[in-house]
Amino acid sequence: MLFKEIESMPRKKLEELQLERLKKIVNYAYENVPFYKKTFDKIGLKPEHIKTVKDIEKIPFTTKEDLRDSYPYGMFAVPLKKVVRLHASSGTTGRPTVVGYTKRDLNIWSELVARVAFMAGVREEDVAQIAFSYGLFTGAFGLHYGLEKIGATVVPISSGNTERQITIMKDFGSTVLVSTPSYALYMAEVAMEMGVKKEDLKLRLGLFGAEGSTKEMRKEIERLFGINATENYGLSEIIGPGVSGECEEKDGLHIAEDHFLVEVIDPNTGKVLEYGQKGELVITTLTKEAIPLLRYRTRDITSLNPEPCKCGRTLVKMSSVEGRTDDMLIIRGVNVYPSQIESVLMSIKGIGPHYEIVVTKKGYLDELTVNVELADPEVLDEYHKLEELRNLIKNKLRSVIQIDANVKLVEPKSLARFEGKAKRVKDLRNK
Ligand code: DLL
Repeated sequence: MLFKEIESMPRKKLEELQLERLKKIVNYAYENVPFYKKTFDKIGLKPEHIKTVKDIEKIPFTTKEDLRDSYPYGMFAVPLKKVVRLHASSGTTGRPTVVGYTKRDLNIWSELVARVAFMAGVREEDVAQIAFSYGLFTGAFGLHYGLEKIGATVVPISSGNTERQITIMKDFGSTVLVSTPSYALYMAEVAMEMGVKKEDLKLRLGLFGAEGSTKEMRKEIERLFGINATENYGLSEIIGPGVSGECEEKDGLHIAEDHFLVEVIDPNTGKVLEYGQKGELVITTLTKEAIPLLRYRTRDITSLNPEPCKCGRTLVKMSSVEGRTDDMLIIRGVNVYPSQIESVLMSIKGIGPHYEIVVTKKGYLDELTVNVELADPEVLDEYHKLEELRNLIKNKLRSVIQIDANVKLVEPKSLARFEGKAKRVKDLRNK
């Protein structure tokens, strides 16, 4: 453990620390962010009303819309001269959200990423190739400083130019790959095309994050590269990567609870759920200076596991994010997460890990089409085999998502590949 005292702190002590920090941050947010003063005053809430951790439930949620409405700097608790770095979320819909960091925030951030990377198994001897895009996205810079803090040798190659990635990976002897899972998958394919075998590489560990991936998908990446694939999680609004990550047990992602207070709520009612129940993750930053956020709704669906971990860490674990409340598809009234479809596809032999989900409307009826790449192009010429495979996929999908999907088997390498976060879902119903 990199920070043993914190990571294996007795729960009682950790909760005391959280309460002390919570009181401080609530007061700080109230005094320095007009948005919070207004929110509190509107319901007659005063910072001193927060006397226990449970009292946090008195505080209204903060949402992505609140951040967007205050674009660009409205949620900052410090003057811009104290802010030494800006990042922004991708902003695929509407305005991006801008996040700032003070010097202290940056120090904490790199410490947290170092913690996550160490927990996954990165050591000083490692050569870490960062194939996230450097820029406003928090992924690359976040991992960069965290890995340097451990003392690993960082290769800041950024994303894209995939053949060059593979050449560098081979020539520099990269042992750790940092990327989205979908980019890792693509890289493995390009390596194969270039005739570079896993034995030609020194790669042993993957730090994957920034998007969801099923266990099955990570297993496939492990097989292709011959590595140990680990997962880490975070979001720009809260800090970036470093919020949580897997330890060697790979049975959930330990949350840095000394800096983030987490709750899981029912996304429809806002009710706080028990440990183990699945719902939306809500995070309160306990130490952020530039943008303190109270009860921020992440839209990510997960559950919390407080059981002591075999690794010795006492920090609560969150399960892998199953999906986002805003990428859940409602098809003919049934809730479907793309990850459910991915799990089904990955369990079937003969198809590759590349797929696309398309939702359309025929009259009043929603239609779900799943395009899947065949692993072997020969099958395309054999009608029986093709039909058999298509039916197998259809039936398995029906048993899991409870609706009928059109399944189209397409040629290998005909679907899009991704260098950053994958976009595998096309919902064309409102177009
Ligand atoms: O993706 C931060 C990050 C970078 C995390 C690199 C890990 C590694 P944003 O661009 O703001 O920040 O996107 C945040 O990405 O709310 C999740 O929906 C999703 N996400 C991030 N990590 C995971 C993960 C970065 N391990 C949003 N599993 C989050 C599933 C993830 N989803």
